[in-house]
Amino acid sequence: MTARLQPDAFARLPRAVQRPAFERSGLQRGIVHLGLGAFARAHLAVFNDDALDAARAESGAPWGLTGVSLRHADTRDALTPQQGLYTLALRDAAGERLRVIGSVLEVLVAPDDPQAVVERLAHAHTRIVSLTITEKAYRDDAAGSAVSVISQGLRLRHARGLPPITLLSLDNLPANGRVLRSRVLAHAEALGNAALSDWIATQCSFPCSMVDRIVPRTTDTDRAQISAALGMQDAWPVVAEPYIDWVLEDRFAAGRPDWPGVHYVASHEAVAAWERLKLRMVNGAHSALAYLSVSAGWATVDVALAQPALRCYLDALLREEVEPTLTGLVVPANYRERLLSRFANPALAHRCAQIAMDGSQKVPQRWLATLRDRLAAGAPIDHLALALAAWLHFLRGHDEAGQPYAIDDPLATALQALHRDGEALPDARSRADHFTRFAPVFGDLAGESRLVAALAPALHSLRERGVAATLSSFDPHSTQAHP
Ligand code: CS2
Repeated sequence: MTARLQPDAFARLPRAVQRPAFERSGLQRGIVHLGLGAFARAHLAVFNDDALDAARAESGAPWGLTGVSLRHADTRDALTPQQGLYTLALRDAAGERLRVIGSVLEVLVAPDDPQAVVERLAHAHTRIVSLTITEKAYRDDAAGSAVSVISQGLRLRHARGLPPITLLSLDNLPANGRVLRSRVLAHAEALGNAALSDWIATQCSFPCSMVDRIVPRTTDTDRAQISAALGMQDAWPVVAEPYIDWVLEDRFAAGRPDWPGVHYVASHEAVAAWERLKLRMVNGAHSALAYLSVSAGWATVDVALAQPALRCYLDALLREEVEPTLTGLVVPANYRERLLSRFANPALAHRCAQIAMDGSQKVPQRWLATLRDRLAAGAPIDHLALALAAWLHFLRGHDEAGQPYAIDDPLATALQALHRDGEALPDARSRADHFTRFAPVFGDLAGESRLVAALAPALHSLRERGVAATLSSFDPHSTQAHP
């Protein structure tokens, strides 16, 4: 067993491995990050290292980072023996670049010691509380949830007369800062302390953000390969694509690091245009690809994209049905082409099943907002309807080879019942109509006649002909006839 990644082992790292150039010891913990998964460790902490490097931060500088895990102890248990250090591996067809990230100074586990987390939020040094907790966690305000931990922390800060702070959502939700603000305020209001609610509403800030970087879940193989390349053991590295976009509303109640490369904008409306671009294009295409591929048995995104009919379908979905709905910003040149080549990255092995998780929480902002705009414009929705049909078809819980898989979704039980009841109906049109009445996802689209009309043939085709044959009917180069 080789030695563990440690600050005093930096000298033994291969020369090509970048490492922190700032002084870690004595940094104040100005940022508390809730949900310290791979995603945050592949963007926030990395930009933070860039800022600390550029500032040649020294002992006492304000922007060290405390990570908080809201559920499991695995991140803390892996990172504590490494004093918070871990490796970022940026991978694409050209190879791999390794960098040791140093700005994570400690990891707390909320279920083990909730009070320690509340105390950290209410510490004089804390200036930013950032979050990557995934879409579904914003609906949860039970004890121990992010929303509840934040409102307790803010209550203690307020009671101590400490300065207000910034609450920064980095999740894939439209208007993420505003959603967070309303959830935290609702929770705080229920505490019945009007002065606290007023302080949160008027003094703390909740900027909106958009982050785009593909970060697959780290595997044991990644850990072994990265440790071998380092010549020392890293129990908790992250793997990501080199590409990154980060747009941030520049409204920080207590300052921020000078994160280089971030696109700072003045208003949440300006972020909204970028969010729309990213959620509808990147995430919309991702989810469409994921549901089709899980059914077809294409395990990773790059393998899926190597199927010409799927690539062609995604290209048409984006070009014909998504791009026309993108208003309020000039779509960057070659955005779609670049996106598809990001998906084709052969070095990530990004699993379609990972993207397929939590569909009920993702579908509305990824597809239905686009769909509503298309319906309002009287424009065709066939490609979007196929994506939706692929999700509903995926709910049957086994692929075309008969391999079962789990439906990993907070509404899994209701979704499986939805699918089962749909299967009992006599024809595709009534199935389509039935599905659109699943209110938590479709809301006002229940029974929408154009949606039902587009969904029915797609559902029918996926069930009777399978994914490949269905896609070929969307491929203008295909020799197969339309269904
Ligand atoms: C993906 C995203 O898992 C998913 O649902 O669509 O995590 C995606 O990789 C990122 O948002 C890319 O920025």
